[in-house]
Amino acid sequence: MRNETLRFLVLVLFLFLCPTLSWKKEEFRTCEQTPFCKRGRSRAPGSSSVIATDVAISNGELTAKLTPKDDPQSKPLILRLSVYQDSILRLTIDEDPSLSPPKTRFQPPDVLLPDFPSTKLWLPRLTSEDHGAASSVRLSDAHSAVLRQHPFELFIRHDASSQRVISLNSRGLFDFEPLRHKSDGDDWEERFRSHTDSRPYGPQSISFDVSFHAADFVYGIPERASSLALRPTRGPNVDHSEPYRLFNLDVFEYLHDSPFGLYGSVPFMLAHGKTRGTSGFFWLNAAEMQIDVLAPGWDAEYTDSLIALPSNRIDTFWMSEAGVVDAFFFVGPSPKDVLRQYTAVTGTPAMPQLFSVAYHQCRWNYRDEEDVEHVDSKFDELDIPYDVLWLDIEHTDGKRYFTWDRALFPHPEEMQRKLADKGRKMVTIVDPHIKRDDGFHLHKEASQKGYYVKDASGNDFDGWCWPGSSSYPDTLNPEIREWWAEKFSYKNYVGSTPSLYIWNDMNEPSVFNGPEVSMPRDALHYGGVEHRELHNAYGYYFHMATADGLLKRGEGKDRPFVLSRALFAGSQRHGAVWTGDNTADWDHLRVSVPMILTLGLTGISFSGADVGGFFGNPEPELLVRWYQLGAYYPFFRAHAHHDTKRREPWLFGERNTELIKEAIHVRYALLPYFYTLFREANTSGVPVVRPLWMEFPSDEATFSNDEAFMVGGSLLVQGIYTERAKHASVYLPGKESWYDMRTSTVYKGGVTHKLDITEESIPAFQRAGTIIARKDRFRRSSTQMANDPYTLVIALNSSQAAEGELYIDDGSSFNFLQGAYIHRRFFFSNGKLTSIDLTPASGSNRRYPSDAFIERIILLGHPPGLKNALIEPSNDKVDIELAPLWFLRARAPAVMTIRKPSVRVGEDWTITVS
Ligand code: NBV
Repeated sequence: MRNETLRFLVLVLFLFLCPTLSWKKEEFRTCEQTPFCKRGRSRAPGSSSVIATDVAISNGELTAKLTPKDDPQSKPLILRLSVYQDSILRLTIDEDPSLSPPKTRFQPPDVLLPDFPSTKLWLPRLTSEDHGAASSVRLSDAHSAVLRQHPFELFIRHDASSQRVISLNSRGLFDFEPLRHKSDGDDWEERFRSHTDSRPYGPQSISFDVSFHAADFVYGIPERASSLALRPTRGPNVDHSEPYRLFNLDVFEYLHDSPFGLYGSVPFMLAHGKTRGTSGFFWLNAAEMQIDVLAPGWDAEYTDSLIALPSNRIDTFWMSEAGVVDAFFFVGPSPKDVLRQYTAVTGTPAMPQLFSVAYHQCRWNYRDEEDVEHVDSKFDELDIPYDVLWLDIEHTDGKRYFTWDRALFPHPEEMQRKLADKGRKMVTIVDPHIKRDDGFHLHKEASQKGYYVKDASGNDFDGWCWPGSSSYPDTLNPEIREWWAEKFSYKNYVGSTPSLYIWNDMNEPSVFNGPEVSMPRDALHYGGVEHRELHNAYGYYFHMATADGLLKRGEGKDRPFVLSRALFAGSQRHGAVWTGDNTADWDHLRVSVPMILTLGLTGISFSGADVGGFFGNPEPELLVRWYQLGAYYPFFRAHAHHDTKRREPWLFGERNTELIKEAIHVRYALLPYFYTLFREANTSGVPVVRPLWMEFPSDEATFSNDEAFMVGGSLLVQGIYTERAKHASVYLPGKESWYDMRTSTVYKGGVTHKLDITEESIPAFQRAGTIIARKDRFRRSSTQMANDPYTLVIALNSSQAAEGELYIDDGSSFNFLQGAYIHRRFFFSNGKLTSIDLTPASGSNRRYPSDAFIERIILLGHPPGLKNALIEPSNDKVDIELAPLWFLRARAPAVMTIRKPSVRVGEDWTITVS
């Protein structure tokens, strides 16, 4: 038996026999074991001796040369500074191509939005500052970018106040290791455990410091399981000794509180402070990155040699193994401004199909067609809606993706058709590891065409994964992406139908026998790119190619749905993501919130955590609490490891089934609201779920709160993260009140409330001054609710006013891009509710026709005594009565309700109450 086979078998045995194993720390490198990180961290502030010379404007950009002060003869680096619409500043630093470096350093293609370059503004001139020691360019009416020359430093300044916003190299840590030609005697090999990295170009890392001024906290840089506000990793009184790592890895049983990087990487950090607001910094680089957040006083012993800076700043230190500097600075100043600016660069989230916003039922594995049928019919029997049933790796013929185990799934088309008849979909898994089996057409074709990633000696890279010996398509290459996309056509993917969608797992990529369970860094991609340079974006390109495949399959008419585990900046354009293999315990339930919030802050709005926890068996109470919280995740899917006990909603006794059903019902009722938020994310980049400080940016009490979150601007949700909780402290921000969504009880804003908790729900509140749309009739799936009437819930504020929006389209096609949608603003003041059309007057050549009407309008917070409502233009009068807040809930309180106003959702009307 080959060595690797043995290793693989041992590993598999390990995985299956010891499901309670915990994170294997020693499998993964620490900073100390990672030479570029160790070197970077050992440098003293002020040690960078780089100066900027030859500053000029050329082609509308600022250019300069960077050289070490003490070695002016060395090859200079080329710096470029450019300005884009919406005050976006871009900085690139690379080796000078005219001085023939050993190779071109890698810049990830197809991550920047194709339109972004065209938003570049032409810099007309340079202003000399500080007696010629610095040059500046205007970024906007309010801000300038200043380049200091000796030593090199770049900062953005708010001109009116002369305050800095963000700066680079203020602490003098900039370092850039140029590529070298190997000469005899150079030993650049790096070893980790049994793996050797040949590093043919020697050390090539880049590092620098970035300071955020007037900042109270920094956030972002997913993916990891840790707090929302990033804790310092270095400096006085810091117990974390590891930097935050960005390196996409398949981490078995990850810990619930660790700076360690998980499956995805977004090198984007936001800073927020009470006085100035929000700013952001994004480094487009796909190599391993390590980032230190430095505690105040971290540089105390060096301060003599440094420029004095105001103290209310947060210093951070960024190190990357390879690539170039391609950095973007965002000045905000509001949190939503930063999201708009960042997504102008990397794209806003794709508009999902409505079904994918509903509830998903998954497990590793639904065994066979009979199992699928049984699960499906149980949902119907119990009146629990669900939209998607998922099949994991065991549905394939020997882990050959795009195939079916025909003994277990003899009639895949029929199975999908049966689900589709109820408006339901199916998702199957397609991983990137392709079984090296000459009888497998996909492998045969990929190897013949040379479409696999190569190892350091130029042969197809061969690693171990689920199917055994496997190779990986090189989806960095656009031609290979096209080829991959073709595999999803109905002709190629035998057994697939239009209601089948896709799940990409293991795309970090996960390689069981590779270094840190991934691909060797010296493996080779298209164009001679080393895997180390692109590692963090491998899964991104794979996800992209898969989404392209679904797009092609539907002839560009059907919005794709692809769930991916690995992610990178821009993944929001290709589909949804989830937080991987969590564990069925209360800590993982809790950490799912900061994980999802952080992904949203970095543009990736459509995310969720496995409801119930992937590893282990949740106690019924935990499972119920997870459903209650998961009903508010943007992506709502239950999933479980195949060694766990079955845990479909009906397996824990009648009471728990009722509670789970109710949680799912809440999600279905709120689908119109969620869908409106997905459209908002699609147009503005603002995520569906948001940290409280995104809605209340000057309320300091919210800055590090990651137990509660906002769903859009109108709902606040607080998870319950402990067993048998009887009470919870919930902080409700702002000056206005909040209405308990379940009981309509009013709570004051700006106060922490100690609330009694029951098993029935987790605390959730509607903000006074908002209107949300619900659908209160439950059917089998969201598709079957398409023409159902709406309920409007008006939560009045202290001025007896409220407003809210509703977006509706066909839920599946791209016709909305041609204006085929309904977008209304509902506005209530002075006793009158008005529905206003928000679709632009021009350009909406297509309308979305909807006969749907509003069947109920609930008024919360109005003084009693209202009798009737006058509807115009129809001039009808209807009664105002007391009716239950929730129809499907026993014991729902009676609230003031306008019954059957019978106005159409897409038309202009007013309703005056008296
Ligand atoms: O495909 C099997 C699982 C999947 O269920 C899970 O969601 C992924 O995150 N997959 C990982 C591989 C095995 C994990 C132990």
